Amino acid sequence: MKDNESRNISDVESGSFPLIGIVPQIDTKSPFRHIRLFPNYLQALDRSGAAGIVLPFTKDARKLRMLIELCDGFLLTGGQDIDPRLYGAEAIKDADYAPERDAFEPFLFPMIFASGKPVLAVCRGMQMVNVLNGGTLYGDLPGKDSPESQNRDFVLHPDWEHPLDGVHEINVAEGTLLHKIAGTDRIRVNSLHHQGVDKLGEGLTVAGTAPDGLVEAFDIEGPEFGLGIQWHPEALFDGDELSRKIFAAFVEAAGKNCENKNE
Ligand SMILES: [Mn+2]
Repeated sequence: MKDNESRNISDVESGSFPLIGIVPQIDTKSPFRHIRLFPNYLQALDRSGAAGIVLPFTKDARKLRMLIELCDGFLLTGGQDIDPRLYGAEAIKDADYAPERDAFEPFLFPMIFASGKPVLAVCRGMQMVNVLNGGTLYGDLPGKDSPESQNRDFVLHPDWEHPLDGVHEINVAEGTLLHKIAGTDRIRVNSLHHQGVDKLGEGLTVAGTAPDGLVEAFDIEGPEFGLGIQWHPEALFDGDELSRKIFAAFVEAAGKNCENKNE
């Protein structure tokens, strides 16, 4: 047997790669309340050199602490709108909220942040970080048939018809983590969100704004790597260099934990 064929399990373990804990998404349309996950989150992590595992819905802090200890970074996923009652506003009639996530994430996220490990917060994930830091959201951003859409400076944020297109620009603030990753002042992104940051939470620094002034990205104070983004780099991964750079930077930061763990 050649040397490289005689690897045992401890060799495999020492050939380390970052393990990323992914916040589960839920299918609110399913009568069984299926956990669902857009596969491109897993694929983007896989192709960036990490492995993603989906965290379980549980209120057992011991289990979550053990899993958080095991993981090297955390991906806070997108999904349904956040129930505005979480930030002191009124729920919108007939909205599709995900009560499982609205209950679980305020329990889970502080535990994740207490670990100090890298966090990439996408769309709903970013909005929840804002809410849990004392911020508020616009609960119902105007759509394409709204009266606001007639304004000259209108930006359509819930642009479901163009999920894979760079539909609006973002001004990237110098000195931020996002600027360091992007290496430029202007980027173009997709826009699949129906809520957005209104009042900014504590410990967050605006890193990107849309032409209408809406916050599209922030740096999160605390973790070694903390980035919240309102758009979906996992969906754009194949055709967009910036998306690959974001995942590469996140996985690289998580990899530093991983190296430490194996020393
Ligand atoms: Mn947008």
